[in-house]
Amino acid sequence: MATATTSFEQRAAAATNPTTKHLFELMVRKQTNLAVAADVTTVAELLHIADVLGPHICVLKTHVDILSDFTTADAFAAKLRPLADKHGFVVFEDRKFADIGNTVKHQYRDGVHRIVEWADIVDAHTVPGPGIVQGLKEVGLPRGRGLLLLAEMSSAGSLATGEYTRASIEMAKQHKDFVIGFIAQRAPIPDDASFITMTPGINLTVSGDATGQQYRTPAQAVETGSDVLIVGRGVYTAADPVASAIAYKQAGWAAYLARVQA
Ligand code: BMP
Repeated sequence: MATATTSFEQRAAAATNPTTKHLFELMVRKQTNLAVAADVTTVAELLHIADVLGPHICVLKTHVDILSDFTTADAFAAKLRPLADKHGFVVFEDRKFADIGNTVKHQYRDGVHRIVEWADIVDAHTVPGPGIVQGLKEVGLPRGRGLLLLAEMSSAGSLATGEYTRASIEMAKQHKDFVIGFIAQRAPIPDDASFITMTPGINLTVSGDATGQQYRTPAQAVETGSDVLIVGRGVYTAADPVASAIAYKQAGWAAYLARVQA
């Protein structure tokens, strides 16, 4: 199956991980491949973004550890999950786990954040080796959750290149039941449409920031195999975030249609 021409409908039908299936289905229904990176520092701001941008996104990406007023996982889940159900989006906690399997199990399940309770998707660096996937899988797979591996990063000078990226791909292939895809700049396995490629570093107007972020446009990312486009400041710092989200959604979806119809 070739990612470049296989539609999200076909990929939903073929999906075995429930989170993958749900995500592809809602992308088709809502005609959006936009993920918003809600990098705000209060719960109220995050919930506001989730509610007003919810109709336009397929993924809400969080960094729960930057929320200054986070209280309990139960309180957080009680507010966020109904919005995910109401608007139809999946919650991706961009936790970037990076420790040994035994430690990440606790970081995923325990602590104040209890991420597995409310996040459909999490991600992990592959630097510790396959034990990190095994640990996260023990916690997440029984709950139907999914894991993305960081195969590449958008930032200048990233060390996740070449052999590191290739080894990350192999790790994903060994755990296809739980690893649903990659954070990458281009589809790491272009001929396997069962993996989702999510791409950060997307902006329509600027090419980077002061700390090494590098941006491409939605069309450029989709051309290189990206399925889900992650946009942060391009949306939430815009004068009109809803209008901006719609612009990114339309650009991303048009690029997707051009790819599958090519
Ligand atoms: P922005 O569009 O404002 O630059 O935000 C990008 C988001 O994607 C941030 O939440 C960042 O943590 C995340 N991200 C990234 O920028 N590059 C990567 O390679 C991986 C990421 O998760």
